Amino acid sequence: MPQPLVMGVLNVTPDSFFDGGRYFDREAAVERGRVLVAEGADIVDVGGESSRPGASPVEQAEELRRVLPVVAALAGLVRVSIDTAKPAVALAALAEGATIVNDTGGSLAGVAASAGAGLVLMHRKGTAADMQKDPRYDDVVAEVGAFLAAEAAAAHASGVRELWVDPGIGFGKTVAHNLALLEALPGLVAAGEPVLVGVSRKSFLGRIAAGVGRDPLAVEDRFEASLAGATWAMAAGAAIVRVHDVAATAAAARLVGDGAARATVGAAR
Ligand code: HH2
Repeated sequence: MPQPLVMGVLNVTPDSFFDGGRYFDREAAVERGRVLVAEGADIVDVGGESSRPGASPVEQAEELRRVLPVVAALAGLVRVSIDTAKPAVALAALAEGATIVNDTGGSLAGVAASAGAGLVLMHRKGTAADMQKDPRYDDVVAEVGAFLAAEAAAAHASGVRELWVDPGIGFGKTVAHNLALLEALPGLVAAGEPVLVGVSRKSFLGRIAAGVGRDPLAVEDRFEASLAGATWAMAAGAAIVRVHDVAATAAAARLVGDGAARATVGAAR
């Protein structure tokens, strides 16, 4: 399979669930972006508003203030995506050099189309305030698949040419829903649109990887499970994995994909 791409997470926020506060300072954020590139990120995903359950909404002017200088500084180094739910933030970031809209709110296909940008179309159920309060589906795999197929068709019809669909792991889903969606990835891949998956450091990993009867792993202790989850997604055919831990994931991508790293194997002893 073609080598999956690694999207490195860069949250310019005080409150993201893993890297919140670490890169809130502009210089620290740009430096982190450079590190992600050095570690092998193909794309850096810049976000200025946490989408974790219970996160406080961020005013548009503040979100712009957070992300635009960082996007501008990194756009010459690497492909940059803008992780937002706001049309004005997406548009301004595209003007600063971002080339992908990571649409976590589900309304930005028109923006991406008008700018000739790529689009990540993510499934979510509910808002940050309510999405983890007893999410229910009759058949999560069928419902998420149907949603993504319909939204992808609409996005193509509105002129989006470069598109990825994302089952939105953790966005209005229980542990069982997330696992069902991961198990069903080959089917989603077979549906034809390139797939992006983001499991990195998410709480369901901490619940499962801890083992039966143990307390869930804290977010700092979810590296191994995150790498396993990303590797699982890549082996199932994901085109992009969105991760905090880029160096290890890039190594895994070279193992899973049939790209240049594997092509050199014939010459290696
Ligand atoms: N997950 C998060 C944010 N953006 N975008 C896509 N396409 N898919 C995802 O799974 C996804 C996403 C949540 O992770 P993170 O950015 O680390 O945290 P926070 O939302 O707290 O900033």
